Amino acid sequence: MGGSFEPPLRVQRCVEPGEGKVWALIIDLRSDTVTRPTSVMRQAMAVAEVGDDVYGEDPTVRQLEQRAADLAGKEAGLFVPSGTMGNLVAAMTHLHPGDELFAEAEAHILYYEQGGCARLAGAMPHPIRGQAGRFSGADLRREVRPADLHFPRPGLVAIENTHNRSGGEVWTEAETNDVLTAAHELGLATHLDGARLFNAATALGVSAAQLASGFDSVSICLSKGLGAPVGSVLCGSRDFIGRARRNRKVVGGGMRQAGVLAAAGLAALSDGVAGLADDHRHAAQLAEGLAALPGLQVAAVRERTNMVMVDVDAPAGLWVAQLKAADVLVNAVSPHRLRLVTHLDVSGPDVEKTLTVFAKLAEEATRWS
Ligand code: TLP
Repeated sequence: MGGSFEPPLRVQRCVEPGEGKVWALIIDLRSDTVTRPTSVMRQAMAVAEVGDDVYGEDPTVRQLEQRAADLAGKEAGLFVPSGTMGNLVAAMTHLHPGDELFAEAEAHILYYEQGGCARLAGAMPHPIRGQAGRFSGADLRREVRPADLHFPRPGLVAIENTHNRSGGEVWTEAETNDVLTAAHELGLATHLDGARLFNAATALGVSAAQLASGFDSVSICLSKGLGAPVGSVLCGSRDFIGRARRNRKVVGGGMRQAGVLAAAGLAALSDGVAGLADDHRHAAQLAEGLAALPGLQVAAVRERTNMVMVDVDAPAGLWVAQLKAADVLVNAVSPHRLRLVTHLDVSGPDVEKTLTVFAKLAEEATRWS
């Protein structure tokens, strides 16, 4: 490496091989998980002080856990390799096998985690059909059944802010408080999947701690919009985190010299939040430009964060392939819906190029079927 910590360039495709190669930049809008660590992160990783974290001896991990907990307004934190593990460990720690876990029907914890809460935490998933990823205290009260020999014990309600499958919709404090009040009356524990909590905080102009206030636990992803390569921090009371630490170990999440990863996480927490407003602006530009094209319907959101859901007449898979051929990567999230996610590796010119590519394909798409 010759002492240089310059990160590799963004993913590129060679369009003219041989002498004087020509490269095309790939615009990757599949997720905000695709970012590459910045040179500041790489530098921090290279010089991180480390120890064996299973023995509690990694000072950089300790520092990250405390910093994340402070930002979330909780007593303690636990570094986990992924958001999926953060949610799983939270479910394992809050619930006994057979207890019910209430969450919005398309919440990540129910939709995208292979049923891990059921398989590995023994939870009985209880989906609540929400609107734009949100539900109310009254919805929760309607779903929770009284104590009865026949029913599972109601145990935990989880909220996702921002809500992924609804296109990054935000829950306000008033909306979460309504559910939290009902949960407390019903004796349920509460978990916040805050994979993109800083996006919500940025959109609403409040702190992450305000949005996490009243929850027993919150999981924050470092590897989404904040730009770290790996990791999430599960935060809660000291007692909760102590118990969660045991559960992290049983699912194989006890890491050793994890300070090299935590160092990138610390850099993400210091530097990553400021860029989220740009991501939201870029997503809004994409939404506006795409809405003007024929054959595309941009799903409306109350508050734009870093996602755009676009409904297309032709099969979404066909759109994905055609866009890929033009060096624009997006995900299909249902048969006729595309998801575009902005992040720190998406620039203003990338947004413009994406819109140009979409405009060309929108015209061609009328002939695809
Ligand atoms: N979401 C990923 C995919 O898994 C769908 C993405 O590309 O958006 N909670 C929420 C709200 C998430 O969106 C995700 C990841 C997770 C948890 C899990 O995080 P990881 O991928 O770190 O396990």
